[in-house]
Amino acid sequence: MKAAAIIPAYNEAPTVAKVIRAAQAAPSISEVIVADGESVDGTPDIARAEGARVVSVAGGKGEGMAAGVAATDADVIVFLDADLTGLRPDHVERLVRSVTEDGAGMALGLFDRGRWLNPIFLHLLPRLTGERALRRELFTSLSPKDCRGYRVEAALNSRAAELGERVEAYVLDGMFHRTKEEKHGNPVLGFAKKVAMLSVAVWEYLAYQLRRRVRLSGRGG
Ligand SMILES: Nc1nc2c(ncn2[C@@H]2O[C@H](COP(=O)(O)OP(=O)(O)O)[C@@H](O)[C@H]2O)c(=O)[nH]1
Ligand SMILES: [Mg+2]
Repeated sequence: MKAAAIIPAYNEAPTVAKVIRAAQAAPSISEVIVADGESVDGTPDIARAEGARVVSVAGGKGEGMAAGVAATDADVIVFLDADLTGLRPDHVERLVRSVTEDGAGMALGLFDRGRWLNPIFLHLLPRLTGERALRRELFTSLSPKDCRGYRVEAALNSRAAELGERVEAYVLDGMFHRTKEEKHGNPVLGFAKKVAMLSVAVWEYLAYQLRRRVRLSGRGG
């Protein structure tokens, strides 16, 4: 089974090279694609210099992910954010093998937030991580609307639940990302962007629950 890593990136020059290297060093990965959202900080040049294939696409994160999937014939995709810190090849391998060898429909890799917060993010909160391996059909079963911007992760979780796919989730030890506050150098702007992104994700969750209830009541269930 062929596996590709797809790395959506918008202005991630400080971190993208290390993410690419971790993916390239994972034995299961045969192709690394950076889905660049027309970055202006040299991200695509860095990616090409590291030996990644670059596809450029306007639009948000989900549109980038879709363009990345369209650019490969891999059976299994692992999505990795371009702003990760502490990502290792064995992290990538764990996600991919969970799908290729252990039969999971989707495998999620969560940030390492420390021993008190990890169980909360693993078991109690919606797992909206950007690090996830899945069979390409799960992704291509989404509609273009589901792929808009930051909606895509909640949509993938909903779709997997709808199809009854087994979903595994792991905390990837030592992995985190550059926060929006760090990227924007401005805590207020960074926080505002985070709230905007989370609102989209929460809305997608609620809309899914609502659609499900309407469907169930339509079936008399
Ligand atoms: N192609 C593309 N990637 C994007 C876009 N916006 C964000 N990303 C990438 O998607 C990943 C996750 O975005 P990020 O802003 O870090 O979200 P967060 O980690 O959930 O706070 C990062 O690698 C971003 O560079 C976009 O408009 N286009
Ligand atoms: Mg991030």
